[in-house]
Amino acid sequence: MSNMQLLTDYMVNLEEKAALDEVKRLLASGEKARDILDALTKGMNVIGEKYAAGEYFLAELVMGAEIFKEAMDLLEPAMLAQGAPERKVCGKMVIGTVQGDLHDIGKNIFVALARNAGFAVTDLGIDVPPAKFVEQVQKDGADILGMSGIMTMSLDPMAKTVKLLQETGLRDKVKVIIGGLPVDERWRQLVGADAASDDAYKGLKIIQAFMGVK
Ligand code: B12
Repeated sequence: MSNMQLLTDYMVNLEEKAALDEVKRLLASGEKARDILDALTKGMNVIGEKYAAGEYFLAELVMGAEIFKEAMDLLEPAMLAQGAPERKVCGKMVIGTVQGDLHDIGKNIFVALARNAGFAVTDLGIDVPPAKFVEQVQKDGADILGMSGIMTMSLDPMAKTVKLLQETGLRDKVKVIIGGLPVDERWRQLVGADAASDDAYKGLKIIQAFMGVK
């Protein structure tokens, strides 16, 4: 079995220490950060598929996202040092958890999946006011705005943000996806978003469709 396949398997099996040690070992032995990233990406994709198929649960998805994030922390400096070209960006997304809401575990999973799939993501973090979302969408020339909300009261700031996008003439320039525990089709209509999902993996498929990829 190749070293890269071993790394993919560690990732799929959520063997955190083994996966991170393998990333370090591969870097030290001169492997390209890009190839290592591809092996991790393969693993993360399998985790996503297992989750969608009901073989893995939320805990595994969270764990996978965490390992991926830690591995990226190791890889990013190496990519810069090796002068590796940026992966082809398939879309620009601004995302955050809406004002008043401090939950970010689900958002972070979605961000990890999106970055893993080649999206350039500006993550504004938690408790993000409508004006901040709109300002960043404008600044980045974003294709997609993602808003996460895990609490019932998150509906209101989501709707306010979309209203502000309309008022500033940006609504037609950006696709809006909302997500989180209570988010459903009813929320989508009330907020005026283009898509809604309570599942990060389904959310990824939606934004890929927005950009016309896979
Ligand atoms: C962990 C947690 C916390 C942690 C948050 C830590 C963190 N860094 O996020 C802490 C302890 C800080 C916390 C605090 C509070 N919490 Co809390 N918390 C939870 C809990 C137990 C789990 C949430 C979670 O992370 N789930 C796991 C993630 C992976 O799931 P998820 O968020 O739904 O995300 C998935 C999808 O929704 C989707 N997704 C998420 N975002 C996005 C975005 C997009 C664009 C897309 C496409 C998809 C997507 O992807 C993920 C994977 O599929 C829930 C209960 C529950 N069972 O959900 C309560 C819960 C959300 N909390 C609740 C409350 C009330 C609070 C507090 C007010 C409690 C208090 N009295 O102090 C505070 C303050 C919160 C605030 N102002 O934000 C309530 C909300 C009730 C409501 N209807 O509004 C819940 C439902 C508990 C309950 N039953 O009462 N909480």
